[in-house]
Amino acid sequence: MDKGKKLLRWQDPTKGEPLPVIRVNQLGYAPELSKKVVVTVDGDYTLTDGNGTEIRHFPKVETKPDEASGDRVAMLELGALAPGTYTLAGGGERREIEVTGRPWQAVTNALIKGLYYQRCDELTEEHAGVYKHPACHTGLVEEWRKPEPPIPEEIKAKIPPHFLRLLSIPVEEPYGEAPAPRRIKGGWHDAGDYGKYVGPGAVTVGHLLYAWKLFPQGCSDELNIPESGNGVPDILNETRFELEWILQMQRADGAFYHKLTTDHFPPFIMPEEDTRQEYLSPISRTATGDAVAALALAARVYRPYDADFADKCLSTALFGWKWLAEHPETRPYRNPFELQSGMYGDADDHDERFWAACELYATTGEEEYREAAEGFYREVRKLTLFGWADVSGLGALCCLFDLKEKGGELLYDDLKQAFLRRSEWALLVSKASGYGTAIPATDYVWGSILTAMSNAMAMIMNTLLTGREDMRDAALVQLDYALGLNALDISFVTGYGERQVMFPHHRPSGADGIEMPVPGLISGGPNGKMNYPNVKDRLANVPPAKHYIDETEFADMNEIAIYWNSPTVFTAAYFNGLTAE
Ligand code: 9MR
Ligand code: ZN
Repeated sequence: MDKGKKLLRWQDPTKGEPLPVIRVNQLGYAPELSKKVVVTVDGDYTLTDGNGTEIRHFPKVETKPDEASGDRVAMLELGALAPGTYTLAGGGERREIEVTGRPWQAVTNALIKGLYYQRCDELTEEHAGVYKHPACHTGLVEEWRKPEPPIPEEIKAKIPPHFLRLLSIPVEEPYGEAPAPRRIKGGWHDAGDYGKYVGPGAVTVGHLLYAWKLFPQGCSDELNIPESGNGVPDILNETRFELEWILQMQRADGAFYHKLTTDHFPPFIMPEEDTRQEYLSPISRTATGDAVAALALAARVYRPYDADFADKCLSTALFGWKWLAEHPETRPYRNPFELQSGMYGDADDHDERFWAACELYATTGEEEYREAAEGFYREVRKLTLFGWADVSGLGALCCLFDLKEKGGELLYDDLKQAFLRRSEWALLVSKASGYGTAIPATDYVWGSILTAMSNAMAMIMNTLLTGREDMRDAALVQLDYALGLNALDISFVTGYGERQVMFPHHRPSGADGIEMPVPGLISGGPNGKMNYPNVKDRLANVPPAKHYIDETEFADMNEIAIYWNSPTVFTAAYFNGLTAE
């Protein structure tokens, strides 16, 4: 994809290996949109075109310290440029800059196709090429019914207090007789592991369906997936694969199981080799809220293509809502003691209930859901969050771009003002960073890419509402960040960029014996907090934006996840759509 350019090797920040003076979006820039580059050395910089003619001159550029990276940096705006290959020279180095008509089309498609590679299914050579694998996780699944063992006192004494508090949360009770073991088909593997989790899956569906609703011109290409050519855009075909799985995750009483996983993470084996028993975990209120929301949204999106499917999504969502309404109290999910796959614990379910009520109101128009949405709206405040833990932003998407005036005083006027105020913060965070990255220097967490992409989504939504170019340009810098404009000079998307992630914490990529990782997956990126103990020393004096190691072992810095791909799809689809002919 890189026109024969040689791939550069990752430079280990823990060894202080040198990086280029000039940092760029490694996939290039669009002629008419903003073009930010970052330089790390003071002095004069010049931009020349393919004929060697000087196009821009930046005299006496002065760098300033950047807190998150510890680098000295200055950001340059290259301005409007005709398509071509340019060279930026300065600081004793030169770097090529590509300006092309649709610079992000391939990566947008790849990020959607990346989800196809996560399918819990056979991947055929026709669609997956060398990344093909036989069907996986084909056994009968059982509901987790093991009684919680009392924790022995001597173990209790060693458990940290916050964990003990967690263990005092009751596990949700099973319902009725244990269902007979059965097959549950499909769904995406969540991340580098093979677990499938309802909440994170539903959130991913939300990002993708809104990307398609708002920017169809940016994400409707064919992707060579099994359904391609069936008259439905492939982004919807791919998303339906997850929805079909979510539909199977409803318990007999309407609640949704939190997840379907083995009892602990498997080693680095191919998915078809992971043949241990899979369990339906206890249900959760957050998973139920998310599933209801995603299914209610799907009922609107898929109706023109398949009314039966839309009806099924809606009736399943309504049954889930009934359960939620009958269980109004909050109870966070906790893993049973011996079920040690990902937890996705979340102490607050108001935002999930809010998103669900908004989508049900938008789909049915019934007062009952408007009242519920208004009630929960009073409890949610973080309207720019779009991650697995806080989905208020997805509710905001529904209110601002689907319900619009139908939302009335509270769900439209008030919410819009609150949203616009909060999205200013995303811009401020971006402006405070030398690289323009919308991640606070003190907040490089596990999956920091989600913070950058959530803020990009918020700034894009702001632009759609206000037409503001500063918001749009700062959102674009988040896409640039993902594709190389960062303190590590790395593109976090596998298969894309001059210096790209090569060793994501992703079981198939680690186990398939193929040099290049599975393409179109985005790494969680630098994590300045809560690093694995075995790496603490190695990262001791490294600033947070460089707390990153491109080695397979480190889930805390280099895992991929479906819900990191999807907000990047939203962001990339917007900008790709702006460049569409
Ligand atoms: O994305 C999750 C991140 O926000 C948490 O800090 C982290 C630790 O609890 O878990 C992440 O989610 C992982 C999940 O638990 C299991 N599948 C892989 C996910 C991505 O790392
Ligand atoms: Zn599988």
